[in-house]
Amino acid sequence: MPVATLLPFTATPNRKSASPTSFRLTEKFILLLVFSAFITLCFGAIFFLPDSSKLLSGVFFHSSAVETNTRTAVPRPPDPDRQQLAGPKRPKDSTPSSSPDTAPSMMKHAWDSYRRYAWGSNELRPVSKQGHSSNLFGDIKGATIVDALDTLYIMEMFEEFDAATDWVEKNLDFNVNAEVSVFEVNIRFVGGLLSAYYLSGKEVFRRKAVELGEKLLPAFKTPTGIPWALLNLKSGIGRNWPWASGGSSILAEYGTLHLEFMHLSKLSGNPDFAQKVMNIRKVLNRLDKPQGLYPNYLNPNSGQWGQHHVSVGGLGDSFYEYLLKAWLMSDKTDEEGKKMYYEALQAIETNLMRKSSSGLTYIAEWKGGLLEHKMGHLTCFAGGMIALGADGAPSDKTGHQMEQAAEIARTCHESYARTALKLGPEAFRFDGGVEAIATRQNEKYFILRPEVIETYMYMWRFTHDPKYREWGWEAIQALEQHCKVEGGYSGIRDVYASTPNHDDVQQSFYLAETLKYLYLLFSDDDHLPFDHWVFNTEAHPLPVIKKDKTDRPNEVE
Ligand code: DMJ
Repeated sequence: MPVATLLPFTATPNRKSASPTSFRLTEKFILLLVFSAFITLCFGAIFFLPDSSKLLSGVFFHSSAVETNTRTAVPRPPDPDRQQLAGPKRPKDSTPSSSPDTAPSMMKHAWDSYRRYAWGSNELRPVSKQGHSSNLFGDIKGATIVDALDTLYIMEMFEEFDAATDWVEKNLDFNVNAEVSVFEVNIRFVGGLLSAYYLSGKEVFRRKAVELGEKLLPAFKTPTGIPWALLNLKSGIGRNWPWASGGSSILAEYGTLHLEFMHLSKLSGNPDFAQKVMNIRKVLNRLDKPQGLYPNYLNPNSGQWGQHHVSVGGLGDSFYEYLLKAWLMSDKTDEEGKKMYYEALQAIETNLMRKSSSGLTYIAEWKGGLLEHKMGHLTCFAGGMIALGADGAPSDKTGHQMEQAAEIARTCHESYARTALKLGPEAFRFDGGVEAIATRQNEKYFILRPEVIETYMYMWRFTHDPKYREWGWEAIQALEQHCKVEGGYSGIRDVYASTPNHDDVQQSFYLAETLKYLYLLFSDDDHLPFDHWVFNTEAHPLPVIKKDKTDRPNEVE
């Protein structure tokens, strides 16, 4: 090859020039100038244009780990902030509460207030600064303590965790002559104790969980084995809510025992727990389902459906969640749970999921074939559930389900964004010319519920789209501005009023769920990874029961 072709800046023989040497130098200079201008422009674009960090990460970080972890049709941008995980991009002048410790500092305020004003009561009244008792737990005390145990542990608030453990050892007493909600006691107390055991390895939590589980077993003494909603823990006599259609048990109640009861059998060696919940499946699988849907009401004596009302919100919600999670928690061996979940989801999509005229996806309620175009705050958990299940769906449905999950998250965010206080109402409607807005006074309240933040957390983990952290950050700001009071955090009676009217209750699920999901939203993905842990419906993490593993308590990962 001739040297000239390798040295393009040298003069070619036929170049016309008075002074070949000076011409070569000028040409080199100009080319160099053009080249360096080009390089400067490229780097300028990378560093200074909006979203430049994404571009940079796209150029430099093609990590296969990031890609294989992505299970969605929505491409997950490599995240330049992953090492910091301090939270959403925030203006420089934001308040000190915008540090990575935001959720723990909120937890500290909620916990310290409870400890100071309501220690041992079920919940706190943060405005009047006293204890609050809910009849859901009969005379059992300390719901906030048990519900908060794992959150304290996960946030590394160990002094507080030790105080809570001490209270459980000395004071938690199930020998009460009172009627409790089997569902509420299971998800909060049994679930809370199981998580505390698996996280800390402390025997007292295992013992108390099994003791309480045994006290709940008489609820299953019905002709079908479908448990009663209410149970007197001393007499073992059960009954159903007087308002439930035809004396029925409620789908979201009897259908939300499975995860805890499977663990109770594993930890106690007593197969009864598992048998009871597997029998519920048998009863359900024998029944015809209208349009493939599960009505909210089922009579435990006759084994027949009550009214044909269907909801993915109140009365139905966590039944669907537990079908999916039973499969995940079984290390994907529970094929029956898997089949029931994906078939139910298909029926929900066909019969209940709709799009508003401006394009917001929502899940309506179904009453004997007629749709009520209303979506509850409770229903907003479905975005997270659908995202969690998308990977296990037939491969041609995974992308579609991720899109549905993202759409539901967007709708639920809109329900917050369209209020004065930027906190979502209990239920919002898509009729009478409104979209994602509560129209009835008795649906305008916010009681510190977690479902919308829960969905942001799942969506963040699966997509790493920064908008989910931004939305979580909006919720934090609203909670701090409108719900925080000197004595804790309070619910609000009307989220459309410009100033908050507090309901004076700090719900135990605020500490168990809302603050935990906020914390996880801003944590690394390997903190309580989904392939090792499944969250019960009260956000208590339970370990996946690995096919080949021993029964040792788990480490927090
Ligand atoms: C929690 O107790 C549980 O999430 C339950 O499944 C329904 N909702 C409340 C909180 O909103």
